[in-house]
Amino acid sequence: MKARGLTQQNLLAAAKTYVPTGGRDEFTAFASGGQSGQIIVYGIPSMRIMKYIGVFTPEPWQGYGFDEESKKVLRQGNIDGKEINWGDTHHPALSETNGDYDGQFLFINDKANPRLAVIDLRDFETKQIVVNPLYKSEHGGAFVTPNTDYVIEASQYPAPYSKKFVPLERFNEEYRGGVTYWKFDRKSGKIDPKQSFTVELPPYSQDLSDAGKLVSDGWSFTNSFCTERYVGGIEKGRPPYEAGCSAKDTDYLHMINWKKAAELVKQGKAKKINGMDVIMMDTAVKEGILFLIPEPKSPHGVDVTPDGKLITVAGKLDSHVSVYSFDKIMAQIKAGKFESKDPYGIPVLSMKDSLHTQVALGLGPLHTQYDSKPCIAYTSLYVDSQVAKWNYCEGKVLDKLNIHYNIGHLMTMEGDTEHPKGHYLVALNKLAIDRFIPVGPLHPQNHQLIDISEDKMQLLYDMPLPLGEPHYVVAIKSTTLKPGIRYKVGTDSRTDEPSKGATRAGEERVVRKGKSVEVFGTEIRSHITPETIEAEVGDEVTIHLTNLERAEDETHGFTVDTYNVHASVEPGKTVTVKFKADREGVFPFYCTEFCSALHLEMEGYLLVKPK
Ligand code: CUK
Ligand code: CUA
Repeated sequence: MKARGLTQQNLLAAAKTYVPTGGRDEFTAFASGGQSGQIIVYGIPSMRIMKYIGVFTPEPWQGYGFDEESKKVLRQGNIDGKEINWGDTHHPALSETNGDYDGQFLFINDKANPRLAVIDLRDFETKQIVVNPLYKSEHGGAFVTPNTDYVIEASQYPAPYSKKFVPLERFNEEYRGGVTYWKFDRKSGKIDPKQSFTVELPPYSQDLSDAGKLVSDGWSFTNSFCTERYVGGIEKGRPPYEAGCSAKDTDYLHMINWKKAAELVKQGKAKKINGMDVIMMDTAVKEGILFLIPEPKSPHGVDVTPDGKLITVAGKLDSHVSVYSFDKIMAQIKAGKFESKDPYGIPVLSMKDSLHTQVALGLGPLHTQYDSKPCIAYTSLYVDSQVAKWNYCEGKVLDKLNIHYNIGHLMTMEGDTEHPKGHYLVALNKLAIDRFIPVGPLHPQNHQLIDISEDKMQLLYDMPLPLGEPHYVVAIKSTTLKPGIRYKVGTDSRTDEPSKGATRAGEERVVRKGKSVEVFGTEIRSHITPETIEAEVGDEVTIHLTNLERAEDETHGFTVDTYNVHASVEPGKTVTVKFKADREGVFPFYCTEFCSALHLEMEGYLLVKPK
């Protein structure tokens, strides 16, 4: 302690986060990779990074975007034929069974390009990307319903559903928001766009969402900002957006009965737009599935309590968190009691009659998560750079902790499920300023681990996160995850089907047909078969490789000099790389994983002859 200048408190914190060599972390966290478009997996409490998962951006370590199977997934994210090679990932969501994490699937949204991705937690690989055909941006995904029947995705900046030019003068009439309910089929592990639907919404900027649970199951909640429907234009002499979007005192919490909405779609009450079923606003109002409730200005999170009875909303421009009562809301709906209608005819309920309580927490409240102890919540205070611990049943503040700096989301262990696990909280901070070794003007962001097991919160650890802004992270008990060790030999891991390129030992071959050279190869310590591949300039070369290993973690890699291909071939997997032999020459290929003492000898040549 003396030699390193540590305090007793430092040592206790270290003891709480230390995981001895070979030890396992109690929780596994999945963090949004922000502008990297990826997901980062780390352990809690050690905060050791375990993996990056390639989602919207090519990721060479896993061959993601450099082999044919993964390219097919990545290219599902093309928008109207345009190749997009990045994403702005915000909110990961774990699949749930009866309101609790089941460890099977993970979803994440892309705010910049309105997309959702599905990751299978058997192998931590991205299996599907769906593009929202109506939106131009989105921020209200991914959130799941309690049995993962639907993955919720709300739009952000209003835009016309059509792909056509519509002048800003037609903003109120033709620009729209919405909430999309993507149907998830657990058996296939895929979203089924044909069974998915959208509820059309006014051009308010819809924001974060959450699904109801238990008593509030069947409903979903979506925040909004700029319900002024303000359109900026400094160049036209109008005040900027941040002024025009702050004119009113409140925005709207949107409430949608998604269970009833799904039935309306089945009854043919939706309209097909760009191939998607859309319940138009007038239908939603007529059928009584859509309501608005005023909420404090410019909110971020809307978070349903574990018992499903209360809904916490925090508006950045109000120092209070507002706790809405689902019962009080339903009482108004049942009585048909509305305060007013918005310009689109949507009933607006009374805010006062919907509130359970409001608690003054501090400046810039954003997001709330729940504890394993009843009535305890934690809310991030962006402006104050603090976490507030408070009691939402009694409406009182219990403790505050300084964090570093400018906290966005925070997360407790399984804290958005019906059974939060308590123990730790992670604060996701936008700025690190002076917390780490300076690495240039762009600093890493800071995930701070906080012990919440006692009355007073205790800061344990700073983890710099070097892969983009950490918007949100979810953590699951590690033992709930049951990832596989190897694939059935010859599996295309992106479809989980047998690969057409699967090859057994002794059946390796090169098949030539006109301009096509197709290689059925294998990898096993310590050789690639075949070891030479001959082609002519202009040939289309396809190389399938099957890893024949049975041993755990015996991954092989594969690349060919200058052809911009790379495969990561885990035990049992079959991977395909494809390229045009566009120039003559000698091109060594090799295994890119140090897999054995004779790894360097895992090599061969692609020989491209002139025509
Ligand atoms: S947002 Cu980033 S801090 Cu995308 Cu959830 Cu609130
Ligand atoms: Cu296989 Cu190195």
